[in-house]
Amino acid sequence: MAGRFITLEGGEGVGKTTNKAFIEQWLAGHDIPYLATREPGGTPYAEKIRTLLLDHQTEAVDGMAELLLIFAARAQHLARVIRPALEQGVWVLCDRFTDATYAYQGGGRGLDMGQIAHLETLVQGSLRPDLTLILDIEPTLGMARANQRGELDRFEVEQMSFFERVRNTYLELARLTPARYQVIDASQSLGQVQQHIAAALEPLLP
Ligand code: Z5A
Repeated sequence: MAGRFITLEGGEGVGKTTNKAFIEQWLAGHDIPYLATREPGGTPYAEKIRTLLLDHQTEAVDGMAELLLIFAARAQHLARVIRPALEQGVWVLCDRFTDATYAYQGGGRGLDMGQIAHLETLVQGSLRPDLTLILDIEPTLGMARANQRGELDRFEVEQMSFFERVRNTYLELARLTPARYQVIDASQSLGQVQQHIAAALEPLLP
């Protein structure tokens, strides 16, 4: 049986890293073989592209150049890690995937959603996550949490209006295809957030 593909999404500081660890425990507790990974990145080659994307640059980065790099990293990640795992029945838990591209490059940067959809089909074919958990939080609260970690990357230095557009795009994606998404209020206590996550995962169990 093919593995299930779960993605974790949301704006800055929503708690993806924290809750990814919880989901890993949940999967292990149910004896499910899984692989935890992230985007951009997930392979040595794609992690190099991640560094290029997140590091501050001395020249302005063109939005289309950024978009193509993200999909280049994704193509490598899919070919080397995600597809082989799913084909072997291993579940894949991915910290961000193509919904982040719609939210950040489409919503945040204002790139054409149709072009993103075109690249999505080109790179992924029909592959889409089985479940996408969107951790949703007011951007000011998320940034306050993210700021506690220190140095900010090339995305985290954007204006608050950018993060508002990112958030609105995620919510719109969930509204358009409700069967695939679970939007979870990430301003709740960690315990409450994790209760909702566990409830969203249960229906995936064989
Ligand atoms: N990007 C893109 O533009 N396009 C794409 O297609 C893709 C990505 C795939 C890197 O992502 C960047 O890549 C990202 C978008 C872009 N932009 N940025 N920046 P990333 O996922 O690596 O980076 P991130 O979004 O900044 O995630 P993060 O830094 O790892 O934050 P997080 O994982 O969501 O949060 P956290 O570290 O788990 O939690 C933050 C703090 O809050 C921490 O102290 C926790 O203990 C605390 N926390 C968490 N939950 C709670 C609750 N419920 N209550 C109280 N405190 C909490």
